[in-house]
Amino acid sequence: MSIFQLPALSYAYNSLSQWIDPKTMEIHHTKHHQAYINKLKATLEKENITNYPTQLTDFLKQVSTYRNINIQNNLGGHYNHTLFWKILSPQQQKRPIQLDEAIQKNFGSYDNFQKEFTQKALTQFGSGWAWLALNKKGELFVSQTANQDNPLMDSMPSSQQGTPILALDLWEHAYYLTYQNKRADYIQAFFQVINWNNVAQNYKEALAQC
Ligand code: MN3
Repeated sequence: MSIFQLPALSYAYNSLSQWIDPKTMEIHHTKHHQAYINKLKATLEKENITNYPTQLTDFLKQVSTYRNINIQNNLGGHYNHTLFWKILSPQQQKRPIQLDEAIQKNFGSYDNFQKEFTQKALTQFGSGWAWLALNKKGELFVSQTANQDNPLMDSMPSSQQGTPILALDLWEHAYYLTYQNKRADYIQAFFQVINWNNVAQNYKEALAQC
């Protein structure tokens, strides 16, 4: 399959309305995400780059070798949103036991994790993302990145490199219609719509590669 596919959502735009309004979801998916894909494709064509990896994750791990900010921004935008849609769910979910134990082991408790993640999300200045990711040593960590950067990129400091398993979009386009300037409320409500089964699956797959 081509890497230039907009992934379909497994839920309706109006199904997360306890967290975010349907209009935001629709514009975010069909306009913003699609635009990252279109610009990535256009940049690769313009630069005559044809031998790029066919997996987004492999591409991101060598993104610095292309020395092109448009590739970095739009490849990141495509991957980040693809992950983001996947870790949302209209149904409240319990955390699977293996993931819950890993969170407790790495953060002391789920509440501590939630506090640390919230702090990263609140203090990211301007546009960016908050992450829960797994490093090469098999440890979970939380981080923040600017713009569309993410922990897979080889341009990140090594202490912040890893495989993301949970992501939160902190761009105003993700929340402004519902929350305006109240990013803290957007972050707090996010914890009600996390697809923990898919996060646990991401964790298992990341752990298998350690
Ligand atoms: Mn976005």
